Amino acid sequence: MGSHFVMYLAKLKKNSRSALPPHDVERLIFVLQGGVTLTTGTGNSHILKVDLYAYLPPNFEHSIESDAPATIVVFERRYAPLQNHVPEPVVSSTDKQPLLETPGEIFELRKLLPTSLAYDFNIHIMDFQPGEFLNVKEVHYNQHGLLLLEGQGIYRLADSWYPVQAGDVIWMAPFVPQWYGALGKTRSRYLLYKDVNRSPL
Ligand code: UGY
Ligand code: MN
Repeated sequence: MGSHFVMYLAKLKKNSRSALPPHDVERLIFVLQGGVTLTTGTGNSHILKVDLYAYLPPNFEHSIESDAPATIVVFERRYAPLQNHVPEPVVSSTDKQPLLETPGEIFELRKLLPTSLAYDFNIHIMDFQPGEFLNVKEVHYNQHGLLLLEGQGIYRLADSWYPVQAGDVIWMAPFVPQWYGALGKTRSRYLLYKDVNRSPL
C-alpha cells in the first residue's frame, strides 16, 4: 500500500508565489524558516513566521507568497468528505496549542488541528527531553509523515533502527511497529502527520 498523502519541503525564493492544489485536495503549510504571506480568496492576509501554520480546506482559494527566501513543509491529501461536516480554515501557531493528556506516556503533545470529525488528518507536535522515549511500541492502521524539527535520537521501525537528527523525514506505513528514543543533549521535537476520523477501509 502506498501513502495517501504527500509531504514536501518547499524552498521559496525571493518573490515567489504558490499555485493551488488540485481540485478536492486539502493543504496544510507549516513555516520552518523565514516567513510567508498567506492571502485567502476573501482578501484576508496573514503573515506566517516560523512555527506558524495554516490549514486550507479543499477548493479554498488562497495564495502563499514570499518576498524573501523561506522554507515551509507542505502536506496535501485528497479530502475524504463526511456528510454534514465541513472543515474550516485554520491559522495558528504551535505555541498557542494547549498541552494534551498523554496517558501512560511522558512526551509533550500538541495538535495543530481541531479533533472534530470534519478533519480527516491531524498534525501532532511531540516533544521529548533527552533520554525520554515512547513507552508504547505502537502498531496502528494510521500512516505517519514525520519531520524531526529539533534534536536527535533513534527511530525504530519494525526491526530496523535509524539514527535520526533534525531535518530528517520518515514515512511510516500502516501497521509499521514504531518507537522513538530521544538522545543528544537537547530536546527532540517532531511534527507528525496522522490520518484520523475515517475508516481505514
Ligand atoms: O500518535 C501517534 O501515533 C504517535 N505517538 N506515533 C509516533 O510518535 N510514532
Ligand atoms: Mn504512531
